[in-house]
Order: sequence, then C-alpha cells, then structure tokens
Amino acid sequence: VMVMQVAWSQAEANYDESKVPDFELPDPLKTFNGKKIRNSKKWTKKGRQELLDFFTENVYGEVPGELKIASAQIVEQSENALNGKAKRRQVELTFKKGNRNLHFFILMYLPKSVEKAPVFLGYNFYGNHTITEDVNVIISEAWSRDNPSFGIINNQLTEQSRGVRTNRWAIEKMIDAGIGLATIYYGEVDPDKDDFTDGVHPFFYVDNQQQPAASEWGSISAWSWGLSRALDYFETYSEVDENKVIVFGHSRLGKTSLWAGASDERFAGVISNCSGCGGAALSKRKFGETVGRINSSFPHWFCKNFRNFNNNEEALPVDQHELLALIAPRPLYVASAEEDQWADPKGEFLSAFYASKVYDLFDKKGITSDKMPAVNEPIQNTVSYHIRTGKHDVTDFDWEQYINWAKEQVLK
Ligand code: GTR
Repeated sequence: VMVMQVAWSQAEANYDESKVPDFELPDPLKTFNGKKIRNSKKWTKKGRQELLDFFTENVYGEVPGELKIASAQIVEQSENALNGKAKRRQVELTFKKGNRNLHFFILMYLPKSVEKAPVFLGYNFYGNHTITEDVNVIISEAWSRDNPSFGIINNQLTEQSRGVRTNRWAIEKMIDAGIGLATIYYGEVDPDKDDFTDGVHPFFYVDNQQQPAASEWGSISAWSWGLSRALDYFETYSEVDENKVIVFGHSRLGKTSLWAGASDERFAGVISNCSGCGGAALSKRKFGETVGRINSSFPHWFCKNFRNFNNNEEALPVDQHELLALIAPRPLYVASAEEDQWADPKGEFLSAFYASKVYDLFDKKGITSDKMPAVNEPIQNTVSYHIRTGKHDVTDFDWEQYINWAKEQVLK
C-alpha cells in the first residue's frame, strides 16, 4: 500500500515546465536585512552565518549537544583486499551517555600506493556488506528497511544481501586513482523511520522527552552528525588524510552529504548525487517532489519547523542554492539523472548556477551559464554539474566524473 501511494503521488506531481510558478529567488549576496555583501569576508562573517542559522533552525534542525567518540577500535583489517589492490579496515566507533550506547562501523578500502589517503566518505542504504562481494565485510545488526528483492525481511540484514549494491560503488576505480573509500551503514546512526526513540536522537533527551524540539534535528541532521564523527576519527587516524575527505551521498543521503558539507567546514569537497528536494533542488520551483510532499512522506527527515513551508514555499526566505553556497569556496559537485524528474534536474542545475555567485567572491569558478549542459557532458569547475542518461541511481559514469573532478579540483 505504501509503495502504491508513493507511485501515485509521484505521478501526480508537476513535471510541466510551463506550470512552474513565477518565483523570486533570494540573493545569497544580500543579508536578510537587504544589505549587499561585497566581499568574501563579509560573506563568511555575516551572510553565511545567518543562512547557516536559518537552515539549522528551520530545515535540518540543530544538534542539541555534544557527543564524542568514546572508543574507536579496528575490529578487522587486511593488507591484501580486493585481490591485493587495497588495504581493508573495519573500525567500530562507540558513543556512550548514561547507560546508552551507539556503535557504527566504518568500512575502508585504502590504496596501498598512498601513505595517508584522501577518501570519499559516504553512507550506504543497506549495510557495508552490500557494497562489495568481499566476504570479510561485517554484516550490520542494525534495523533495515525490508527489501525482499535483496532478501531483506523482518528488518534484518543477512548474507543474502552481500554485494547487492556493488554497482553503486566503483571501488576499484577509486583505488586506481589513489583515493580510498570509507562507508557507513546509515541505519546504525539513525534507523530511517519515523521513530525518534532509536538511533542517536534519544541521547540528548531530558526527563521524559519523546522527540526533538521543533528546531532540533531530524534524521538528515543526525546522519550528517555521524559523518562529522567519522571525520573526527580520521583526525586521529594516520592512514587517512583528514584534510582530503570528500563527502558523498545519493538521494536522501545526498541531502545528507550536502548538509554535512555545509555544517562542517572540515570536509574538503562535497558530492550530491540525485539529491532532489531538500537537497540540491530549488524548492520554489515546486517541480517533482515538493516540501509538503517530502514532509508528509518522510516526517522524520527534517526538523518540525520545516513543515511551516509545506505548500508554502513562497514564504521561504531562503532556497537550496543558498545551502550549496554554504559550501563555498570548497569544491562542490551536483549531479542529476535524466529520468529522475522527481528530483528536478533543472532545479538542481539552477541551484548550482545561483550558488556560483558566492564562489565568484572567492575567485573560484562555478557554473557560468544558466543553460543546462547536454546529457553526459559534465561541466567541471570548482562547482561542477552533470546530468547523465538513465535513472535515479549511482553509476560508473558518475564515479568517473567524481574521481576526475576530485583529482583536478580537490586534491591538486
Ligand atoms: C524518495 C524521496 C526522495 C529521495 C529518495 C531516495 O522516495 O521522495 O526525496 O530521497 O526517496 O532517497 O531514494
């Protein structure tokens, strides 16, 4: 029934460019008071800060406190993974507060050729063991959404799903380029369901609190928090270069990588793959998925305050190009897929284009034309964009572009 509902609503959405409402996009180079921002210093001190505050309190939600890594343990490793191509590390991070415990595992494949490796850091949807055929990858015990086609039933990950998502992770291409991969099962940080009693949220409850306050974190913000904790770990870990961590995510996890990159300036680069509504796509276009739709299908992703803009995008004093601008001057890659109209590829492109104004302040080249490039013809600058043929997915084509851009724009 749930699936039917989603399909029905996706069909109901607006996909007609002529029905996109007239809207005015806020200028990232103007403060909320209408003052012009003329240089990068003013941007960083004033414009960026007030936008960051707005997105924190009204879109993704603030993290209500601090929770540091209690222990980090390499629980499994090999110097000869992937047919001798890479080193493999599996690290368990533990967090404790009172009698609560949270654990998540970082699976790493690192190139042998580099002592301190740059890495792509990104969550996976169905467990670390799904991203590779490697039989040594530990199967997560955390709750998972059922997916009978992967043999996932009763919310349990099993051997049957090993390797089912290898198509989304071009690990060997990364390793050949001298870049490692670090991945985490997102369900270990916060299970992806409308339930605030599990995952990291309850660590900060006071008395009998049952859920975060209206300005406090939803799941996207919780997942972003986890990425920042992985980065904390890399700061202590000699085999990863903590100054060269590129955060990556697809779809809801692309919304997450954008928020992680915006809220934590230590990330050296940010990739949004088909992130759509509440990610790279402009909300005010109301094309494909909308704010009202996303907040009703996924009530736990954003903070409650974001619901004030359900069917009311006009009232938003910001739009998602300003989320992208928060990442400036660091390299940013936004990618879409032609058949992923639900995520509004044009809205994702325009968002990258309008964010580029802020990159200009730093003399960094962004997207210089408001004409979308042809499919499979990437534009690669400090701000990069491509739309590829095909569906809502992550493909080898996507990774080839990300690797090329990483080498040119992030790691040089
Ligand atoms: C869809 C949702 C999108 C996107 C996607 C995904 O159902 O409407 O916003 O996040 O899920 O994560 O695959």
